[in-house]
Amino acid sequence: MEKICVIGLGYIGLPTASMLATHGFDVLGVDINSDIVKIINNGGIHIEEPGLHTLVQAAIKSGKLKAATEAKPADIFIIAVPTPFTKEKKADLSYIKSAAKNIAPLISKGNLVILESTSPPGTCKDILEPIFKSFDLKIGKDYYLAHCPERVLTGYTLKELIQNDRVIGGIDKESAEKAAQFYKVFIEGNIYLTDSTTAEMVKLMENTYRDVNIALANELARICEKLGIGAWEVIRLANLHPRVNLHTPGPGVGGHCIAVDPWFIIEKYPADTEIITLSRKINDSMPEYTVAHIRRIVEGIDNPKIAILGVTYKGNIDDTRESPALKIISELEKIGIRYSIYDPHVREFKYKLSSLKEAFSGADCAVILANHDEFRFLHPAEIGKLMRNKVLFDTRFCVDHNLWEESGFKVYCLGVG
Ligand code: SAJ
Repeated sequence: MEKICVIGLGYIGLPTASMLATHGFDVLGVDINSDIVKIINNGGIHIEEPGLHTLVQAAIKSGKLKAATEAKPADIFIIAVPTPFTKEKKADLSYIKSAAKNIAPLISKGNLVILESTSPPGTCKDILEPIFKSFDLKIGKDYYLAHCPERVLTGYTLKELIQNDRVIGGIDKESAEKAAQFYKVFIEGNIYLTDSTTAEMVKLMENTYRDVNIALANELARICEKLGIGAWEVIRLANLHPRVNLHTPGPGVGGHCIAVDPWFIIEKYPADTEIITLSRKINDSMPEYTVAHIRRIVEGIDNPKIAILGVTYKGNIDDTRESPALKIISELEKIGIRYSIYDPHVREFKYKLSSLKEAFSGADCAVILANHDEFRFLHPAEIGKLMRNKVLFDTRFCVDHNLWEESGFKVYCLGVG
């Protein structure tokens, strides 16, 4: 079995490294954060993902997975580091570049380098290949290079890691074929070969497709509110058509992918990305739109208090990166509306977290921002007793509004007029 070195032990790198280890590969997981390395070597995890803890424990126990802060020689190097964006909405490729520079001196003849991180089009060809070239490494002669973008959905990572189809873009044909041979060992989905720039663009367009469609749904929500109808009902009925797949509105698009990746295309082709840019603008305006709703709901109440339910970027995960809740809370602070936060999935957050009871105590409006399953099982009759005013604002259409109304709540829902 080949030796694998996975650079980056985050939401993609750690599940990938531990899954490879449990498939019999010798895996070294590398992360610059020594605390993370320590946690993993002790069989622990630093992120929440269903099934991951058991998998990491099994991988560490078998001796097939080890974590370290420095890379070591291997047959295959997988780069799974973050590609955040700067304040100017430009891709920050510093992690990819430093990963490449760290592994370059370790590469020996026939090694394969795979970039899994989502990257702007041309990253393999224009950034990685030149870096390796500066270390005297020649494609085909000394090493192979391919882009195989990760496509897993947080919350379903372990299942999707194995079952999803994969697109593999080689810097040349041989690189694509070498990478395909490797993925075939553990992937049950289909594998499609192409060139590296196409693979980069495929990944970006998958997320951009979603962003544009979410923007359309958010636009629909605004229209329905004015029309006095429910966007959710329009979506449900329109989606019965075999060729329609309207997405859902919400308080904003968060996460490290959909709110970020479209910018990697816009950055390169600003004049040709009108729909993509407008969609970003619409989705980015949703937190402000949500706050405007909250303001209207609590208008006239003396020193109102909001109970915020869920601060992750979507339901049933612990990830708060780029979450619309961050913008909403910062806006509430600016306009001086009191708030408390309850999130059963989040342990650490930029703002103070409260217990369920604390969050609802004396509140004038409960605002659901993330559709965690737990919120469907809340008891509005009990919760109502803690509140000063029994009002619910559901931005995700995720609880039984009749039940809340029966308990005396006035219910508002985003997208419903
Ligand atoms: N959202 C809506 N309405 C929708 C769908 C999503 O408002 O109809 C919001 C969510 O609430 C969330 C954000 O969009 O704030 C993104 O959520 P998501 O579930 O659509 O996507 P991510 O960011 O968790 O994962 C995406 C996935 N890409 C696609 O489905 C095309 C995943 O497969 C990728 O691997 C991941 O990006 C990535 O890493 O790029």
